[in-house]
Amino acid sequence: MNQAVLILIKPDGLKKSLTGNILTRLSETKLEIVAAKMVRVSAALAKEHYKHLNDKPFFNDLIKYLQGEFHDRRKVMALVYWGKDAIGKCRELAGATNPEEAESTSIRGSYGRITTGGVYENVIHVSSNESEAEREIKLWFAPDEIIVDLYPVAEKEEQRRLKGWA
Ligand code: IDP
Ligand code: MG
Repeated sequence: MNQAVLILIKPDGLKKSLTGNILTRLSETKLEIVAAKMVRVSAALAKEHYKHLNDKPFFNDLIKYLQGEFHDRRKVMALVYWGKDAIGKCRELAGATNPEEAESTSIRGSYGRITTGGVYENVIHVSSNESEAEREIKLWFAPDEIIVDLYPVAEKEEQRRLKGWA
């Protein structure tokens, strides 16, 4: 079944010059890249992205981490991959959330760490299921930034001009 998945190369991945390496690893999946851009992450975007974790003790640090406050890199690279079993393939390459538990050859196992402050700096984000992927892709991208039609777009001319999702 074809799926779309949001990938973020987090600020630690950018700071460690892992972009090329991560894209090479992801290319093993034979999935298609259908969107890509650099994003300066606002607090509002980071909080919305991680809203399912807003009751966790590490939430504030997680927001700062995604915004690049710990890495002097106020940006992330956002991509959408598309193809057969995209979520499963990318999550397997990424490895477990906790980089200490991730398989050592996975991206997180190879390059992630747990900071002394307790944040899992795990290099990339990968959507966890189809509904989260849809929510996240609509949060990070406008319809005309994606080269295939993934989700319905509002018909209204005004909405199109504003690049709004339906
Ligand atoms: P995922 O990124 O593997 O989907 P989530 O549970 O959605 O994992 O958590 C989002 C992010 O929050 C993780 O990638 C990691 O950076 C951070 N995180 C998750 N759980 C913990 C924790 O127990 N301690 C510290 N950071 C965590
Ligand atoms: Mg998640």
